[in-house]
Parts: sequence; C-alpha cells; structure tokens
Amino acid sequence: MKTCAVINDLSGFGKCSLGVALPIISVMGSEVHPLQTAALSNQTGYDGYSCASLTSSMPDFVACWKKHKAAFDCIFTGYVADEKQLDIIDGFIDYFKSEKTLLIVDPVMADDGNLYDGYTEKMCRKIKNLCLKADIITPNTAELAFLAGEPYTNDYEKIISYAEKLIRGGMKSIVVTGYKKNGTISNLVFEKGNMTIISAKEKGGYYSGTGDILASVIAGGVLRGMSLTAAVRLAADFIERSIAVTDDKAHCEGIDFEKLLEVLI
Ligand code: PXL
Repeated sequence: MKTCAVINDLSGFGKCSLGVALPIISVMGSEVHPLQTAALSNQTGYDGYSCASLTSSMPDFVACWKKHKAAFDCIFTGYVADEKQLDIIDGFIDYFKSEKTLLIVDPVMADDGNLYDGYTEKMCRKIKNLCLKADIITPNTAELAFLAGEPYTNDYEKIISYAEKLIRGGMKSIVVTGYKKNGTISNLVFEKGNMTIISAKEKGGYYSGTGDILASVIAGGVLRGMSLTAAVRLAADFIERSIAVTDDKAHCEGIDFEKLLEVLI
C-alpha cells in the first residue's frame, strides 16, 4: 500500500484536520500515519477551546519512526500549535522526503483575511519555507495573500498575480481554494505553467474543515495516480455534494462528508 504521514491536529469537534484526513485518505486506498501536533476539544473557530499541544512529544515520536525505518510515499502537513513544531516538521521533511515522496503542505494559518488564533507572523514565514519544499500547496485566498506578502483580496486578477509571484519565487503546484464569485466557489490550480479553474456551487458560506477535506482528497487521489486537476475536481464535487446533505447546524461543526465517503472508494 502507499503510505502517507499526516502531520496535523485531532480536534474533537469541527470535522477537520486528522478527523477528516484519516477516513478520506484511508477510503481512497492509502495507509495514514498520523503525527499529531495537538489534541483539541474542538477546532479554534468555536467560542472557546482547549488545546493540548504535543510539541514536547513530537521529537520522540519521530525518533521512534526513524528507529522503525518508516518510509512514506506522501507527507501531508496541516495545523500546528506553535512555532517550534514548524522546525520539527522541517527536520521531518529533510529526513523522510526522498525524490519520490510527494510533499503536500496545506499552509493552514488564516481565513477571511485573518490569522487563526495562535498563529504569528513569524510562523507564517516558517510555513512559507515549508511551502518552498512542497510539490503541492493548498492555500485559501487569505493564506495566499499572507504567503505572497500582499493585501488580502477577492479580486480575480490579483489572486492570479499573487500565485504567479509565488511560482516565480520557487513554489511548484499551487491550488488556491475558496475564490468566491456570483454564487460559485472556485479552486484555481496552477501547475506546470497552466491554470485550470474548477468551480462548484457556493452554498452557505464558511464551513469548518472544507480546506482540510479538499487537501485530503488531493493526497488520496494523487497517491492513487490521479492528476492534480482530476483530484481537485473530485474534491470540489465531493464537498459540494456533502454540503447539500449536511444537517442543519452551526457551520463551525463542519460538513456531513461521512454520508458520501463511499463515492471516494
Ligand atoms: O481547518 C483548519 C483547522 C485545523 N485545525 C484546527 C483549527 C483549524 C481552523 O480553524 O482551528 C485546530
């Protein structure tokens, strides 16, 4: 089987991070090996949360994996609890990434123009360095602006220019998520000098975890041989359909993707 190390948190509520990466990548046919950054009561967008950071345990976990000669076809990183974890992840990538390893960095740091609680400018700079090592990055429009060092915008031409700036600076494939216009939500895939737009119906605004679901479907899809654009198309369709069958509840609780997991098999 293909193997995927997922470096991310586990949140009890909010259907995000490892809570979606584990079922999605597994159902798509690859092994998932979680390196947990933190355990949270719920994702940080709720009115209050409790976070147990695993920073002090991560180096020992990684040492065990080295001792057991772990090897990965894919390394997929997401939410971190502090700056030190970014140094640990950087070392992890340097050790475990070979020529053949697919590195997907989801530069989780912001939404709607605002940094997530606990994220600092210095962390953003370190996340940018991880992005420079990645084969695929999946920023939303706010994260794209932070990475490009430009003001947050929903202007189409500017978003394209920000992505092109990152590519000129050395980044490989970029999937810009969550560009909203006229009732559609689009993902802009920049790959090998081309841009492909993949759109879905926009319904109900922000939902927790959709970026994590998108990146997880990309990981599962590319690991099983899909092209990046085909994987993004599958992910966008999966999210649109999952939102359509989501029970009526607060959007911080995430979407009911479980009802449709079988379409990813
Ligand atoms: O979905 C990104 C994410 C992941 N993990 C935690 C979060 C968030 C976004 O708010 O709070 C803990």
